[in-house]
Amino acid sequence: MTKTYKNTSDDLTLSKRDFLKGAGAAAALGFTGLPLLSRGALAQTARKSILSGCHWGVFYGLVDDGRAVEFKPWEGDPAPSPQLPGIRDSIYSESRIRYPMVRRAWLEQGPGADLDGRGSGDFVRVSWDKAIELVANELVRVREKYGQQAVFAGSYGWKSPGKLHNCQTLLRRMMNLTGSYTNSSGDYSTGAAQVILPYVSGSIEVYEQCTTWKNLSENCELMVFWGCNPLNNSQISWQVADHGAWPGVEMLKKSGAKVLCIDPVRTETCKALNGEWIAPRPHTDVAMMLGIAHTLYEENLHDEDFLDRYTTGFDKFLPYLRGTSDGTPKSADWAEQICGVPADQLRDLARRFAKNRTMLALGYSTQRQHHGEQIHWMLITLASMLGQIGLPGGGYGLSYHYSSGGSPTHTTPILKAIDDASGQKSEGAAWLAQSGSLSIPVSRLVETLLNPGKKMQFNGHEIELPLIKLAYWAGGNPFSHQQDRNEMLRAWRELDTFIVHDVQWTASARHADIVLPATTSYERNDIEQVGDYALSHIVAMKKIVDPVFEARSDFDIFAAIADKLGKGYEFTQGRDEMDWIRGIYEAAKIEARAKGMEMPVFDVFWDSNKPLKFPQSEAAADFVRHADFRADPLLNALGTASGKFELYSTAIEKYHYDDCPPHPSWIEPIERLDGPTTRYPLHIATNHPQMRLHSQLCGTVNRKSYEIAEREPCWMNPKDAAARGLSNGDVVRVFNDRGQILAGLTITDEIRPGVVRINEGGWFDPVNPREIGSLDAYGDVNNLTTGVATSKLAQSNCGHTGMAEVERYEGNLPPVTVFSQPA
Ligand SMILES: Nc1nc2c(c(=O)[nH]1)N[C@H]1C(S)=C(S)[C@@H](COP(=O)(O)OP(=O)(O)OC[C@H]3O[C@@H](n4cnc5c(=O)[nH]c(N)nc54)[C@H](O)[C@@H]3O)O[C@H]1N2
Ligand SMILES: Nc1nc2c(c(=O)[nH]1)N[C@H]1C(S)=C(S)[C@@H](COP(=O)(O)OP(=O)(O)OC[C@H]3O[C@@H](n4cnc5c(=O)[nH]c(N)nc54)[C@H](O)[C@@H]3O)O[C@H]1N2
Ligand SMILES: [Mo]
Repeated sequence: MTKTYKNTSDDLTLSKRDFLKGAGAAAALGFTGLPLLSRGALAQTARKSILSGCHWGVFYGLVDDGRAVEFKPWEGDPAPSPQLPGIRDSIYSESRIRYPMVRRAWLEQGPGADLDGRGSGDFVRVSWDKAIELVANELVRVREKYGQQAVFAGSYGWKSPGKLHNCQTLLRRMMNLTGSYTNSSGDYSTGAAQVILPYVSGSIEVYEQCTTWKNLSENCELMVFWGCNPLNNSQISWQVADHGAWPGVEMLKKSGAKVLCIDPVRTETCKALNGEWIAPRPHTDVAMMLGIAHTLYEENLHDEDFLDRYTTGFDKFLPYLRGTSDGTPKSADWAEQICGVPADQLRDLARRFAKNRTMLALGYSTQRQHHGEQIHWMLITLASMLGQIGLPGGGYGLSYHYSSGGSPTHTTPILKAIDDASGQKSEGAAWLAQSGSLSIPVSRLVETLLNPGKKMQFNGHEIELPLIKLAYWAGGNPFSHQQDRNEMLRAWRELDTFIVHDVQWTASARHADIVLPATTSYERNDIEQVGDYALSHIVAMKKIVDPVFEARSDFDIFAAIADKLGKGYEFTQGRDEMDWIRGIYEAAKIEARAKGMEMPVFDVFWDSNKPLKFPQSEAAADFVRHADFRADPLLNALGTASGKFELYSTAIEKYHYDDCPPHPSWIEPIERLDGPTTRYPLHIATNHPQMRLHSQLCGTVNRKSYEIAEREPCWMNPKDAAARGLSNGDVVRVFNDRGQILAGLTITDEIRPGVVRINEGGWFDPVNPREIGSLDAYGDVNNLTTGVATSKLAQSNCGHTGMAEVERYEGNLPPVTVFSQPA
């Protein structure tokens, strides 16, 4: 928070003329105020400084003699990510995949051979020609023998940004052109919320823009960060991060608004804002919200006019809230028993929420839990009772922590990415695309492998789980992101073949049969937008260095496979990398012109070594979420059946799901801290890491900044440590019925007693890869989490659900081997 945020002139600006009067592109050039092109090409010194972009922001790659020596933040970045050194290192680190590799048993004995041997590191290096041939032949074999659905290409994950080298789109493009496959739907981030919210507010809502930080700083009196930590999580964007949350938080701080953080961890955001920290038992937030809502109702603090005019179903929710339908009033006293926050404090919160202009900012972790559908619904119900939705500085916001939601949206064209050749338009997010012969909920692959033919309920429909024999991943790490690693290992034995493209020897690559080395985005050219919400610039994602070892871009790999299967031209359309990028830019240029803006010609943009900046309107700077709906609920009706917020859903009622009732409800999760059926004493918070993006960069120098005794850290409160006789720096075994990992202990009072924190994304490093249930030497927390789905509605993951015990590890310490080349 000590940084200053200067305006920068280090970007390329548009033509000053707002409206183009038939002028050609060349004429516009004169207005861009560009440096001379010769300067754009940079003086011929030994060190080159090349502008590029990645999930973590815009940066310069400094290159000496063909080697990237440093990634330096772009001057216009208000809060560069501390992860930059690891990003550079991901090109060269010891865990980089160098050559195409095939598991020896698979190569010598064929698909399905020695399935227990996956992960034991016995790979054979093959030529690219051989690798492409093996992949193409295996696709043909599986499709012919088992049908198209037996190929899973729902490959999920955080790949790299860029409108061309989107490896998941490229995978599906190759699959669609050569046949079909089983796809996946939804995502791990907000899988529960994005399915239920269309019933509640008529949009997936979690990825929508929030009321701006500027508007908050002028109007908000009480800012509530509910499991929401912008100063960690907004380091990254799905596109290229803008980091607008940092100046946003600073504005809020200066405004003097009161800040409340409801979280088992005292977060970076809480500390920076001197927030009041309340730490309920994890997974009990719905009960806590009900207790607050009950108080609002009993004390007549709720806004009846708002409820009448802008919502439906409050009358059907009320009997539940008051307990007339089930005999249990959801009072503050009732809530205290569940969430552990004293009833008086809950009543006080209700009064403060009602008295002040209050913004409820909710993160995503609270829905990555068993029955995770309920929380966003309950939050909107609470916000509706407060009646401040659509008012400046009030209501709710669901992405303040993500890609700098609340950072104002600029007026810009939208870059059109290469498509998956399905002929279907995918509006917006790639993971919402629905091509393929069928689609399973993204976190249900393990369940599918173990239960082919099983009928599953999903969002009001029934799907039959297909038989899958081949899984193909590019740009994701399922051996990190999926819960219950040992259940997954069992399921993976149903696969004949697992193919992975990656840049790093992740646990997924180690458990693959065919491993293909992809380029990092720093070894190829691409184009992207800055800020998922801000959309402030278009940036050339320029190649910093040539590919190392034998790495090839996913585009080239899939083009080669498509070619082998007779569809090479269809895949590339005869265009190379720069042709595609130029085409994407030219299309945006036409769209910009329709919006009254003239972008420079492509070569000028590309050679300028600056990101191209777009303007921001005053209205955008002062955007208030749902203000339009509030102003005119008929004209700007929500996308729900009633056009209003639905606090009771007749659509969900018709599904008759026992685990997702038709109004927001407190339902006991399968396990939680001090829960009625819980068998282990400590809740594990599997937060998103400060110095990684999930598992990305775990294999780099960044690890040195956080590892404890070479293991993933486990935070623990001093009380829990004392009760177990543990000391700082101890190597501990964290275990439950599902699995066991080693971790390095950090004792801190910034975590609630009864909760330990082990971030998601630590690399899985089984001591004996042939044995299911083996001790994990490094600390992949998904050995401990549950693989069950949130409910029949969303069938999403419960990455934050898991209880465990922690003890000092007394045995011989197994070495960590996962960060070097496989044996
Ligand atoms: N317990 C628990 N589990 C969780 C979560 C949690 O909170 N708790 N969070 C969940 C969430 S929200 C998410 S989004 C997922 C994240 O899960 P993933 O997105 O699968 O995790 P990443 O580590 O980002 O994996 C991306 C992989 O893509 C590779 N990659 C990057 N660029 C390229 C490229 O250009 N080509 C190729 N071929 N590969 C590339 C990277 O090296 C990396 O191995 O995890 C989920 N899992
Ligand atoms: N640095 C970094 N930033 C990231 C990512 C990353 O890997 N690294 N991943 C990105 C992705 S893909 C996503 S989806 C988002 C994820 O965004 P989130 O899901 O919101 O992030 P988390 O870190 O899992 O959790 C946010 C906060 O919720 C708290 N919390 C956990 N359980 C509970 C609970 O039961 N109740 C309450 N009240 N609070 C709880 C945690 O302590 C944490 O402070 O982050 C994105 N940003
Ligand atoms: Mo995510």
